[in-house]
Amino acid sequence: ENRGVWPGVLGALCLCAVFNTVDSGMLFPQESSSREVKELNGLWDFRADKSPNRNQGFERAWYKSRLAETGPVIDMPVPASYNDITQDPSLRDFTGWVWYEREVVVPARWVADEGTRVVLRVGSAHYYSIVWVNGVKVTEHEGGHLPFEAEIGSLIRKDPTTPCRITIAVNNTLTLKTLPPGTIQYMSDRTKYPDGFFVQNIYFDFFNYAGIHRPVLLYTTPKAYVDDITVVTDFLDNTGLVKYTVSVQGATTATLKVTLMDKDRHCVASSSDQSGVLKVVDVKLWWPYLMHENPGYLYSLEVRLMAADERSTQDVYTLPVGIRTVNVTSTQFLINNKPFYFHGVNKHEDSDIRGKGLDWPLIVKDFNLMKWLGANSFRTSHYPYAEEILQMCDRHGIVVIDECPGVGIKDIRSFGNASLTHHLAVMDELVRRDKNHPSVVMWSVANEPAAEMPPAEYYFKTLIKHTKGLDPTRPVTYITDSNYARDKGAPYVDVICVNSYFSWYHDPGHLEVIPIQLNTQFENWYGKYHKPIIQSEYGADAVPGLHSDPPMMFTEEYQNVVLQKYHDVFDQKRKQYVIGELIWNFADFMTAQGITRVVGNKKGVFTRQRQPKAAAFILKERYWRLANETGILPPWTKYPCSL
Ligand code: BDP
Repeated sequence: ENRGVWPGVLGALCLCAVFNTVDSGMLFPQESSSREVKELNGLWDFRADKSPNRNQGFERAWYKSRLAETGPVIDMPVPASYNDITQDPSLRDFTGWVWYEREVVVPARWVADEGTRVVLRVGSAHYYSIVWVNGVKVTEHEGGHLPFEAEIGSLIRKDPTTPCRITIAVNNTLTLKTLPPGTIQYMSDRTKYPDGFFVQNIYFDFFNYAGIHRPVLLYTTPKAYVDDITVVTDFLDNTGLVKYTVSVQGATTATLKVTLMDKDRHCVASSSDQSGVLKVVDVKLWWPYLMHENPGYLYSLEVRLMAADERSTQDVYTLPVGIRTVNVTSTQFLINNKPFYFHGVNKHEDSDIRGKGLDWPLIVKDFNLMKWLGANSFRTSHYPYAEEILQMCDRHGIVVIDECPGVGIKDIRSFGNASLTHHLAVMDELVRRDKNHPSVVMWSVANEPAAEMPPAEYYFKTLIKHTKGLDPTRPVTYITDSNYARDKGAPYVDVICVNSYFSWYHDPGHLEVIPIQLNTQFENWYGKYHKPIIQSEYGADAVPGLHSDPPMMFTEEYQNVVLQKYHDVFDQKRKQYVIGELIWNFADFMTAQGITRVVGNKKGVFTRQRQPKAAAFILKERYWRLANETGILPPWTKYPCSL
């Protein structure tokens, strides 16, 4: 039986849709003298399509009228995952289409002024989205962690008296060709399962939260507008170099004024060319947190566009710019030509009630915890995080390994052409969105794929080459857990990133194996590839409050000892070719239910509510010690500060 919960109508839509084409820019929406932003966060009407084939919404065209007229709706906050909002287990574990709707009052002058572009933007929605405005489809998008948008000006001008009704249908079904992949399995034995019973299988270790996860908003631009900006930075002695390109839409002839300003808004360089190199004398470089006393220094690149043919309207967009370089040698990771050691964390976008929904209090708390810990970096395991988070990283000097949603690529059918094509398109979207963030220093194209399978070589060779083509300025990696001798993709990466769980998934309970096995791991990988290595994951579950001495698995003491034994080996190897260590995980997080998970993964050094376990203090002491040894502490901290 292969019914699937992708309704027939989606198949039809797929034929005519063009997915993930990167033919325009994806600048973060911002207010300026020429642009307005209207946030549509708050309560939306919501209805899950619980019909057996999940297709009733399309059969009855729920987008054509108000959702409340099609049947019962409930309040749903945006942004948030819908899973943990109600008491209904069938919504928590729902697979298929859910429908969101909201009516918006559009400012009259946006409607009246034909020269205003009105753009609807969704920060992200998991996994597949279709968007209608007043019953007319305006866009669809595949992929759960990246933004998409549609120009809706002409639609709202059609009948200025009707309110603007936005309908978004979101389907969280994962198949062998989605990223991440999954499968739908129907259980047809009626002596065991009820009629229509199916499960969504996934091959990754976090809850498949779904819904509208990031802000939805309307923003305006003039008809002639700055569509995209790309900056690449460098420096020579004291002179910073900002190579930039501006792409303009909606004007045949346009005049540009590009101004680079320092923090005090003083102009340090300017130009009127669409692309060029701005020279900054006495440059202030962008430095990571704990590497310099003034980390995260940002200039502002103001782009002012005057279209000759557009009633002299201007468009103004200001991009934050950090001037820094990234280079990799066979043993080092260099930022501004100085060795950088990653002492950081792996995270998840995950918290109580809101699931993967963007939440400012949580974001700011997490940054405060990372700084408290002395972490200088994190990896966006296992998907791209909100742009708002990357902007924080730019400002605070937190270094990021930016990972795409290529997690759980374990089935050989997910190495086929359709999967690869989609994976390449996702990298296009990711690089387009994140290319200008100084905090982003490396792309990760996948986590723990079955890299030993024969098709992996062609797959990763193509994927990594493509990514380097999109961005020649940053190293590219994928995260491996496979045997160094059988890994097919490793020859193509710039940095080897290895996950290992000695004395946890292997030799459980035997802490004494860690020194020898970890040493062997490093020697083997380095011996074969002569590339720098990051321990991209290591750790152990600890149920907070569980204690034992001698240490036993799942206690706080056991987690402590695992960390300490790993650290001893890192301390030997970081003098050679190990360039970083990222703990798994920053905080406990929700997973699917299963016999190895006790209400989620407990490898956090903080609980899901962001309270420290004993391991957080071990890590804190270590990270500040490393910072003291390798970097420059900010003036307000004095090691051992508040240990
Ligand atoms: C690693 C995965 C990560 C898991 C972790 C674990 O990359 O997603 O959560 O194992 O099992 O292999 O805790």
